[in-house]
Amino acid sequence: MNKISLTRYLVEQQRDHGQIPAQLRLLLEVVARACKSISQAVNKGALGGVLGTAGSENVQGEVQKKLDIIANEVLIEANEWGGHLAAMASEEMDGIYVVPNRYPQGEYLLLFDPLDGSSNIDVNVSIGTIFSVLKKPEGGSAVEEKDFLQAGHKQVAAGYCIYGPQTTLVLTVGKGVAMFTLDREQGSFVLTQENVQIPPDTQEFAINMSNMRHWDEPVRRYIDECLQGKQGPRGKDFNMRWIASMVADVHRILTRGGLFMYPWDKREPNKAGKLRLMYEANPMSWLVEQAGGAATNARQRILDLQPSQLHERVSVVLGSRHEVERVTAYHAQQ
Ligand code: AHM
Ligand code: MG
Repeated sequence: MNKISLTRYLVEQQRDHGQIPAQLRLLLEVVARACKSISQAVNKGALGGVLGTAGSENVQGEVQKKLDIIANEVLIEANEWGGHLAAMASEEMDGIYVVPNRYPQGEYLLLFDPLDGSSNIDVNVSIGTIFSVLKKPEGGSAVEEKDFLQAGHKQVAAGYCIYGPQTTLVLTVGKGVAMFTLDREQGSFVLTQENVQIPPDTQEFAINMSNMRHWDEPVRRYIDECLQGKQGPRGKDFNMRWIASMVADVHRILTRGGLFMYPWDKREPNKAGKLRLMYEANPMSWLVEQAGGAATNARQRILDLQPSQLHERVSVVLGSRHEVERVTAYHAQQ
């Protein structure tokens, strides 16, 4: 088989398809390189002394794991000097990180969740890095936090890297979704699937059922109907999966379909949801849409939401199109 590396794929996207400019190609290569280092750290686990908590909290009041911090540093160090970025933002940093003056500034903005699924780090379950790329708005001199507050449909690239039995980078630049598996002997990501498609129908859902008593009525209705199986209104049996790493749940959905929900619930009614819009929901929603699926906040398309804060939270319903439409319709009837 003639293997296509990520580098070659990106060069061809740039040269033959005019899909990405050179600076964006460089950016994506650098992100992929950073993911390779994170993958190595994840693989070492206890041998590398990277497990456990770091003894600090992030801006959202969550306890940081050592790997959260390591992954954040790897991404910043890899990306700050290449001249392709103006600034970065991360789940693990309060404000934005502007590229220091000693380096040239580029035209892109990079957002990431350096290590998604933190609760799975110490238990050897798949985790990942999620990233979203925006263009710095034209005009204006110094880059500011408000430059990041762009709706998801403005993303120019998005993806994640999952650290599981295989390390796989999943990417969109707006022309479908491609998957690249890390070949450890060669040290490069190799194209293993193109034109990823999510089937519109599914019999599998993913939600943290322990929150059931806090759910809103339309979510209860949807899950209750699934649980009734063949005898219920859906007339078919459903299966359930919940990995508690969004990357792993989304990866399954991109591979075989399914519905993923982390809806608003009554535990903390003032929070729109648990997941973050700009570096979790937006990149995942774009990937899912690019693969023929759908993503809403139970009422509206996620990619159309105008963010008002960097660390804004959002309710998430994504995956197989017909199921997302059903959940969204149940909310509209409420
Ligand atoms: P994190 O970014 O701090 O790891 O949190 C996000 C994760 C998602 O990956 C996952 O879908 C969800 O939190 C799991 O939450 P819960 O533990 O409530 O089931
Ligand atoms: Mg996360």
